Amino acid sequence: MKIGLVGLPGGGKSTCFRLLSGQRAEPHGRDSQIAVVSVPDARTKRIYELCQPGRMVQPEVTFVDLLALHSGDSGAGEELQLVKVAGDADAFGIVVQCFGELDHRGQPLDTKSDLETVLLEMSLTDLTIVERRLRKLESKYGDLSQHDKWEQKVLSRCQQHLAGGQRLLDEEFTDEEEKLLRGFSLLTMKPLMAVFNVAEDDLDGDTAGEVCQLAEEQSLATIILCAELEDEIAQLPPAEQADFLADFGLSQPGRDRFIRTAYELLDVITFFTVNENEAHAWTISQGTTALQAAGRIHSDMASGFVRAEVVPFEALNEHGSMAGCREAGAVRLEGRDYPVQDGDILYIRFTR
Ligand SMILES: Nc1nc2c(ncn2[C@@H]2O[C@H](COP(=O)(O)OP(=O)(O)O)[C@@H](O)[C@H]2O)c(=O)[nH]1
Ligand SMILES: [Mg+2]
Repeated sequence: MKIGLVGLPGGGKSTCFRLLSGQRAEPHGRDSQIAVVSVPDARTKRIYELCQPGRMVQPEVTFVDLLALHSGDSGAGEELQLVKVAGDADAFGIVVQCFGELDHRGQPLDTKSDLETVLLEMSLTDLTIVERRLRKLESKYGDLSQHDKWEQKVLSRCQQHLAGGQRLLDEEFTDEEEKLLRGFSLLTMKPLMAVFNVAEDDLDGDTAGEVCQLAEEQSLATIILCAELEDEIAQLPPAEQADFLADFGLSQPGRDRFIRTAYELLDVITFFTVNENEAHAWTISQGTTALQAAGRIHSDMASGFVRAEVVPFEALNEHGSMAGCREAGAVRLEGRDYPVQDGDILYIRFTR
């Protein structure tokens, strides 16, 4: 799972990135920073303790601190650079400055307009990509194949939506059309979460009211946090963190809330595998079938798929071992179309 942080300069992207990744190094030059972060799931640890395999593999999320989007003055080249670095992101977090009086240009802060600007810039970036491809197709004049003509039709539709200020995520595409569009790594096809970066004395986000409403109208997931404060707390010794969070009336660390919001946004769940080598947590989309899950583990498991043995985590937790689950009749056999559930421990039976 990969999440790109975007937003106007000075909004707190790098501060959020530091909070999420724990990486303290300052970015050099204008490069994007990437961090792969483990997202410990307590269930993996419990499976590891019960089954005692060699090691434990926790789920990971990749965060990218992206180049700033500049309101109005960014060249197309810079935006396309963004696509190059973040085109394969699963989602974007738009960091919106909600602290202080002035924005990065020294103008009075206008959070709603800032979010609108970022959304617009993402649409315009996609429009640039779509129109460039359309021009290329047009330059073929009479030499257009059936496929080219179909592509032209799909892209013209995208062009219309984007020019009308709509995101492509909100449009209906057939599987085939989606496959075509995926090849262009369009930014507005990805789900978004708005990160309202509030001041330390406004942790409930009173200043974010209006922009929050806009985000909800646009079906964005939202999270309110003070990146700077959360980052300071995250650097404290673990034993002290809970007290500080409680002092500020925060129920959970910002990093955990951020990741949970991202999981909900992407509609992902976690399943597990365990053998003598490792207890492994895997992140998949809700609705993934047993066959697709098998493919995530190993392509051989998908091609030779026979059945999946399924033990819910709760059953293992209760019975204490896989053998215990078997005795208790807690192991189910499921076929290839079984939709994997959050917490399932899967053992794939396959032939080579
Ligand atoms: N008061 C306050 N300042 C913040 C907060 N988050 C970031 N900043 C400050 O805003 C400035 C820009 O933050 P940065 O993360 O570099 O923004 P970026 O340009 O989006 O990467 C820095 O001086 C930060 O210390 C916050 O939650 N509260
Ligand atoms: Mg930065």
